[in-house]
Amino acid sequence: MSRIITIGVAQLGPISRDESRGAAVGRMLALMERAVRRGVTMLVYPELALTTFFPRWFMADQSEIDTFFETEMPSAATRPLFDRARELGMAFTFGYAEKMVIDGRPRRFNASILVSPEGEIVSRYRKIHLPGHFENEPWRAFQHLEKRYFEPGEEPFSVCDMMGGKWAMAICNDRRWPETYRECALRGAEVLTLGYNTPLHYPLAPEHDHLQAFHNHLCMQAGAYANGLWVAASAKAGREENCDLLGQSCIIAPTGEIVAMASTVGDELVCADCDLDRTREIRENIFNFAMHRRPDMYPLLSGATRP
Ligand code: CDT
Repeated sequence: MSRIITIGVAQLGPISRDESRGAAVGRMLALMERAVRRGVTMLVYPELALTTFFPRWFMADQSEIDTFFETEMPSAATRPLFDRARELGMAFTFGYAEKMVIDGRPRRFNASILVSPEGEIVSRYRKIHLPGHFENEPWRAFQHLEKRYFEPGEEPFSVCDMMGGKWAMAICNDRRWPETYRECALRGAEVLTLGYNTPLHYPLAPEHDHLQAFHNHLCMQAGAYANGLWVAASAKAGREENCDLLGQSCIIAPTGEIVAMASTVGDELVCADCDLDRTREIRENIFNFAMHRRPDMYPLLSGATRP
């Protein structure tokens, strides 16, 4: 049986601070319509796809911060996405700011969900690697307050069976960490989906600003190849509230080759026919984990032993 799945990456251009959820979902729906015409059956949207990237601002008032969070999913605003995708038989994933009450305490996460072609949420992920800082740092051109506004996810990466394949999710900064891909691959993932919001300017090391696009692809191509995974990565791109965000959304084969890439920093769809059996080209050969990997020689990686 063919295991070729046409995956689409739905890059979003900037979302302004006052743009409604309805407007963002409308743009996502327009990309979904384009995707179905191109035979896509699985669509990947960015991190925090429903709002502007709000951690760029310091806000002292929790009720203001909470306006960027979702307390239910699907919600009235996002229901049209679920309904239309179910009609089309299309799976999709997107990121959003999640506020949950757990044991009577409000908890906030940078989250993503995977929705099956039947419209069911089949997997949830809460971002593990939260970048940025906790306190207002006015010297920066803009803030990156993910550490202040979100708690880190408490569940490891997980793998979900869907459409005859094995899917894992990660979010933005996770893609820079080799552990993300290896953990997912060891759990059997064949496709890793990613959404990102990456400013071109990095205040702590501005001498690396010109390397943002290079580092973006470097880590994802290396992660795909060294683990024999497909990677489908979707940016929120363009000049958002005076902050330039990287585009170059892409689909990367298990060989590490980029097979599709966005060429704008606006709403754009790219897609590729992804043969999930191509994971075997790598996993049964150069990175055959069972045959060649030496976990007993990497004791520090488990965290069990300290240097
Ligand atoms: N959203 C996100 O995780 N962005 C970070 C920006 C750099 S760290 C301040 C990233 O890794 O792309």
